[in-house]
Amino acid sequence: MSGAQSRNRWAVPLAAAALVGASWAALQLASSPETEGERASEVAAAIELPTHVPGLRPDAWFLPEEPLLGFVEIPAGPFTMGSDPSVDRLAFDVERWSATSAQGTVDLPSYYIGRYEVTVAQFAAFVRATGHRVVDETALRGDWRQPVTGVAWTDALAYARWLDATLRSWDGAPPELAARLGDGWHVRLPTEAQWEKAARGTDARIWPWGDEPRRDRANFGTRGPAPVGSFDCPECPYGLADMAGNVWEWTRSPYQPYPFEPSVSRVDLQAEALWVMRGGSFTDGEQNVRAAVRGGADPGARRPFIGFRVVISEH
Ligand SMILES: [Ca+2]
Repeated sequence: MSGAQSRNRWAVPLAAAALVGASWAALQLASSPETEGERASEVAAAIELPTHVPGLRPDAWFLPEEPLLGFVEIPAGPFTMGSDPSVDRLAFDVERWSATSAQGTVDLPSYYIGRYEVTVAQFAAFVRATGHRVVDETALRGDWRQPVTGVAWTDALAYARWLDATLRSWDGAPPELAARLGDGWHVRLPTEAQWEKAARGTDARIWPWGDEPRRDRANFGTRGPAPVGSFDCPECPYGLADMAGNVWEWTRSPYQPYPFEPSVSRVDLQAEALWVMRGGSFTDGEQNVRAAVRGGADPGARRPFIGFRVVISEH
């Protein structure tokens, strides 16, 4: 790991590098449409929903039992994005803002982000409701409270669109969220700027809890994912859990050089574009769970250490 950034300006963190070879096209060839439909039905029928998971509600699509269903508002305002290697000795070159500046300032309008990574229970509720094709069945195995893994970027997008439609049609949606959705906001994957501000707050800290690595604040360097929220982090901004570690989290930002440009859309990209994932995972060391780390992965990659969380935002 230590020499990764010196070999190639576009070197990606170790866990991400292994993903680049995954072929989206190959995954598209998995089975015929008829077989896919049968398979989706079988998988959905086989899902046994938990009778009770603390903090999760079957009547709210397994969102956390909180007033805003686990969404936390991130106030509007600027934050410092990227890394200054004179301050953060573990910084990768891809975290540098520009030729003349190590870090940049990004001013974001307010948005909401999930306190937790999307869980196995939440993803199972989505599959059960929609018959979404589950390519990697490990996504639905394991502890219901753990973050869903084995999901491609496209699976994460499908989940976000389903939750968006479901919240819009639900009479019980919290008024604050219903009002935002009514104003044209949507459930989406976060941009990498939205993700990074939520992870490090506005004081440019290196990890969500501060400037020194702490093994008691996040799940990294371990053997597997933990139930979401297992690690208390009173110092973490906005009360969010597992922004560092547990599982990498898909974003809707393409993996491109800084400075961050929020207006870049998919139509601008080449077919082989990678998408940014953030936060590192249980498989990583302290370097890859820093708030500014940027991993790049093929959108078809399904791995046991990649999951996601969602935002509600206007843009
Ligand atoms: Ca995470």
